[in-house]
Amino acid sequence: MAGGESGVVVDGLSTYLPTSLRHITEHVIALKGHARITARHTVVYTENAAGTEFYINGKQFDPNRVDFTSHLNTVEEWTVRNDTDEEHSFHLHTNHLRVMSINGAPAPRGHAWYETFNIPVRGSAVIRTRFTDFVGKTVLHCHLLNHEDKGMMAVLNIVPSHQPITARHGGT
Ligand SMILES: [Cu+2]
Repeated sequence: MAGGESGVVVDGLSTYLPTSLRHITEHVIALKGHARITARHTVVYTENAAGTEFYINGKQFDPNRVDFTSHLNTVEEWTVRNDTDEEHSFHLHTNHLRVMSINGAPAPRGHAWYETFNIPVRGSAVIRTRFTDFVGKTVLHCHLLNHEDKGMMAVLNIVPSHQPITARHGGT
């Protein structure tokens, strides 16, 4: 490899490296925690005893409420916990996610990008995402239609990087 092709690191992501090597490098950097994480969030999935109502952080979906706020062009780490006896998935509109760990163990395909990921029963997954271009309100939800329809969905507001996150914007 020519010297000019290697060693450039921008925001924790290596550039100018062959694709396969870059994936390995990103994986190692991510697992070592060298990515610049600007915020962390926790999503907890629960449901009622009858399995007819579903919640994120104790709340059913309300399109008029902002549950999470994130800044454009940042990398965030989200812990998604499933406190139920059935599997739920995590789907984030607008940005793909990288799975870092599952039940505390490094993800076997930690360098891969997902648009939806299953959260194990009574377990958790840690994911990272980078907010690349979309600004505004979007949603995250369990991708099982019956669950998202009955409350397992939340509003995420992605704001420009210079805009402070205030209580009014629902930062959590
Ligand atoms: Cu679900």
